[in-house]
Amino acid sequence: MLSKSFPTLLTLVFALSHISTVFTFPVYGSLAGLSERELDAILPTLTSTKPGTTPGPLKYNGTKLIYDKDHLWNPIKPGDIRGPCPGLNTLASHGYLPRNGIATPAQIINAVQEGFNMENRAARFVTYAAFLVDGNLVTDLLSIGGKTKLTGPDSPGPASIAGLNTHAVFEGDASMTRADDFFGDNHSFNQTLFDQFVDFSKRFGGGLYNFTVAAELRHQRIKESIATNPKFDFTSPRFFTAYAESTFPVHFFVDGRNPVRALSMENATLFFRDMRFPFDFHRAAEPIGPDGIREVFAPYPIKAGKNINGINTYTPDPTSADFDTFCMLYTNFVTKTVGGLYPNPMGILRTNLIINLKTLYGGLSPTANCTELFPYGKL
Ligand code: HEM
Ligand SMILES: *[C@@H]1O[C@H](CO)[C@@H](O)[C@H](O)[C@H]1NC(C)=O
Ligand SMILES: *[C@@H]1O[C@H](CO)[C@@H](O)[C@H](O)[C@H]1NC(C)=O
Ligand SMILES: *[C@@H]1O[C@H](CO)[C@@H](O)[C@H](O)[C@H]1NC(C)=O
Ligand SMILES: *[C@@H]1O[C@H](CO)[C@@H](O)[C@H](O)[C@H]1NC(C)=O
Ligand SMILES: *[C@@H]1O[C@H](CO)[C@@H](O)[C@H](O)[C@H]1NC(C)=O
Ligand SMILES: CC(=O)N[C@H]1CO[C@H](CO)[C@@H](O)[C@@H]1O
Repeated sequence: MLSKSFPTLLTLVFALSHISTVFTFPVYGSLAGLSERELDAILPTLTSTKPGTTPGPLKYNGTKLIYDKDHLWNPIKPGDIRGPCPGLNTLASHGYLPRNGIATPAQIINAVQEGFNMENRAARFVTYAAFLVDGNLVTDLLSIGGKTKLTGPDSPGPASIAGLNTHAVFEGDASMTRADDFFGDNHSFNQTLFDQFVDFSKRFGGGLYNFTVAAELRHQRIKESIATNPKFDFTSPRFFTAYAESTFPVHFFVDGRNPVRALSMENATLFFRDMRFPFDFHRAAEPIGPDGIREVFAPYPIKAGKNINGINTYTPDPTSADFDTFCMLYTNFVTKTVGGLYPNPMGILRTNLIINLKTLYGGLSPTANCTELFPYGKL
């Protein structure tokens, strides 16, 4: 059915008829990068939703039991979506997120706050950054991974429905337990890489993953990508998310009652491989945001950059934001990343872009004092 004649078929189906059983664009499919013709065909089939209100901070923000009787672990069922983020995967497998892996940004923010005590601003920024590039801005839905594959020239390609698996806009290279996109599967748990995570935790953390291990392993994964991945890209936003994610296992996977901020390998295996809370898991004792990132960065500072001409050609990219130019993270993201994906949005798409970009800006710390951008105007 999804043969080479697919684009013509798609246009025809949507333009002429109600035979939507032939092909339905997934409600969570990203509209990013689609041509106007494709958007014209797809938008009328989607029920548009105004972005919901963005959740505020938790009322009770201390530690509490998270693996409770209302949030039992279920193995994934056929059709359920899981992706590159062990945090979101685990939340979905315990029902803090819809178990099928398709969620609104508000559900994601609620879940990461409730289940892990991620701080409100950080949750907002990360969620909306991911949602803007990988989610469906008309239906207000995002998939936490990928599922179906559609192919065909000029068709809504795999990226449209890859959700958080989509490479290079949010998902990126040099992950701790996932291989680089260049090597094919860029989002599944990779046992070889996890073995290295365990090995580094033994060598540098006495068997536990702490910030010392985080810095060593981050450096190791960057070295590996430089030496083996000709397409290695470590520019913003990946530059930031890579360091942030290196801190997450310490912040969020360690029990909130444990004064030692270090993760055991048994518990790491549960989160990373099995997408499962340890029994009796209690979330972090207070809301945690972008803490510890510089601690992971400082031992091996590197400039944001990429392999420009095959392996071992890592070259700094002065147009990429880094830790010295924090507002550029936001500016780059809005103008280059989002702007590139949505050059000329119209109607509800434009309206929702404006609303969601405002929410994203609200996730920035006021002390950073970044200038708000309005590439699509104001409402
Ligand atoms: C707030 C919404 C969140 C979104 C949208 C999100 C999304 C993602 C994505 C797309 C990746 C893949 C990046 C890559 O490695 O290429 C990732 C990685 C990761 N996420 Fe999340 N995440 C969120 C919150 C969390 C939370 C709360 C935790 C911890 C409880 C977490 C833990 C991690 C870890 C540890 C990785 C790195 C995996 C690795 O390098 O092997 N994330 N996340
Ligand atoms: C946690 O809640 C307490 C009590 O409401 C509040 O004073 C504190 O600011 C909150 N912490 C954060 C980081 O939101
Ligand atoms: C896991 O990652 C390693 C190192 O990047 C890679 O060589 C291997 O092919 C990956 N394995 C799978 C099953 O993807
Ligand atoms: C991590 O653990 C190792 C081994 O116990 C220890 O030497 C190191 O100081 C720890 N690092 C941090 C940041 O706690
Ligand atoms: C594993 O997680 C459980 C539940 O959060 C915790 O009680 C236990 O101390 C952790 N194990 C280790 C060895 O850290
Ligand atoms: C924030 O930036 C604006 C414009 O760049 C500047 O006028 C203002 O003084 C800055 N505020 C703070 C608190 O730094
Ligand atoms: C862009 C993208 O999603 N890249 C790849 C990530 O991994 C999956 C599964 O192997 C591939 O299908 C994608 O092409």
